Amino acid sequence: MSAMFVNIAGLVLIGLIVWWFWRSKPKARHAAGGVIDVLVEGGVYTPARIEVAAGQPVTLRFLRKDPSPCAEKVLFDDLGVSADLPIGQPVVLTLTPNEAGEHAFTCQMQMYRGTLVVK
Ligand SMILES: [Cu+2]
Repeated sequence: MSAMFVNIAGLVLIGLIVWWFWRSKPKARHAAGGVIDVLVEGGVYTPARIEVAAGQPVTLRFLRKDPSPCAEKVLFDDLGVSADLPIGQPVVLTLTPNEAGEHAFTCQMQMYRGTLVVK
């Protein structure tokens, strides 16, 4: 009876550990149908490197906190996509990158720089 209890306790413990690691995974650099939030602040996009799967639509939500005009646009040159980013208002961009490789995204002066990695 007590051996059975130990087994169950062990299983519960393993379950908790697995759950903990699953829960504490870093968020959404890899897109799987979700929305990826990109913060525009302090001269950097956060995250600056976003991995997505080729041929799958990906939704990026840019939130610009930087008031400088430098940050007012985001351009995906390779993909022919751009957007204006008003301060403090999330802007949603949905794209479907078909070609694998690295696609830069930048502000209009290319001071802000990020990479969309398509696999
Ligand atoms: Cu700029």
